[in-house]
Order: sequence, then structure tokens, then C-alpha cells
Amino acid sequence: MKNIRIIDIPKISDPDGRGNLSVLEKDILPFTIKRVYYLYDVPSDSTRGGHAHKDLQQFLIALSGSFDVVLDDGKTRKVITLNRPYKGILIPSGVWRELENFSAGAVCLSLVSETYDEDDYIREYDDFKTYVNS
Ligand code: T46
Repeated sequence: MKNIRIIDIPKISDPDGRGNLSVLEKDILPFTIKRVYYLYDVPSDSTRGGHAHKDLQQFLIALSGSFDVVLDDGKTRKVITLNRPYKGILIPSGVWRELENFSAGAVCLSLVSETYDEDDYIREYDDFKTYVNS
């Protein structure tokens, strides 16, 4: 499948039992972060996403709870469950994504390579198939 990667985020466990700290520094992601947003209070029967991006690259982390990320590059479809705050998924441009099965209290942090631009979205699956096959 297209260059989708799970990336481990360095985790620093406190030696005195004060919990964990994870940090994303430059060079972990292959893009400069231009925007950050997060999804929360998503009902368990709701789906987010349901589109692809022409240029935007994205890194998703389940900061809390869990959810499934359905990924489709026009040829193959796969599902990755995110449920750890020290692992994220890198989604390149040109990949259809749907986020579903949100657990109670799930928070999805999204770090992205572009500012918001509705023209970068492909929101119809048939248009996506045409786009990837052209
Ligand atoms: C993605 C998934 C994981 C803004 O005004 N600015 C923003 O930066 C964003 C992301 C959205 N919006 C507006 C546009 C819509 O009126 O917020 C509304 C909901 O956006 P959307 O339907 O695109 O939300 P999701 O959760 O389906 O998709 C979002 C991102 O748009 C998308 O890039 O990959 O989260």
C-alpha cells in the first residue's frame, strides 16, 4: 500500500513514577507542521474523514482512547487501530481515510502539512478513484 507508516513517538517514562512524556521533534515527521487540530466527543457510531487530500500529509495520534483508521489507496483497503499515545500513523497525500469506532473519551490529534484549504479535499469516493487512476 502507498507509503503509510506507523511511527513510534519517543516516550520518556519518569523514573520517579510521575508518568510518561512523549515528544515529537523535528525530523520525526517528513513535513513541517502547519496546522494542528483534534477530534473529541465523537459518538461511537459516527465516522469522521471520508475523503482524501491532494497534497496534504498528515500524522494522527490517539492521544486518549482508541479508534480505527480505514485507509484506501484506490487499490487496497486496510484498517489500523490507534490506541496508544506514543504511536501515530503517517498518511501521505492521495489516500482515502475514514475514522470510526471511537471509544468513549477518544481524542484524535492531527498534525498536518498544510493550512486549511477545501480545494485540497476529494470528498466523493468516485472522484477519488478517478483521481488515483488518472
Ligand atoms: C481529516 C480528518 C481526520 C475547518 O474550518 N478547519 C480545519 O482545519 C478543519 C480540519 C475543518 N474545518 C471545518 C470544515 C468543516 O466545516 O470543520 C468542519 C468539519 O470538517 P470535516 O468534515 O473535514 O471533518 P472530519 O473530521 O471529517 O475530517 C477532518 C479533516 O478535515 C481531515 O483532513 O483527515 O479530520
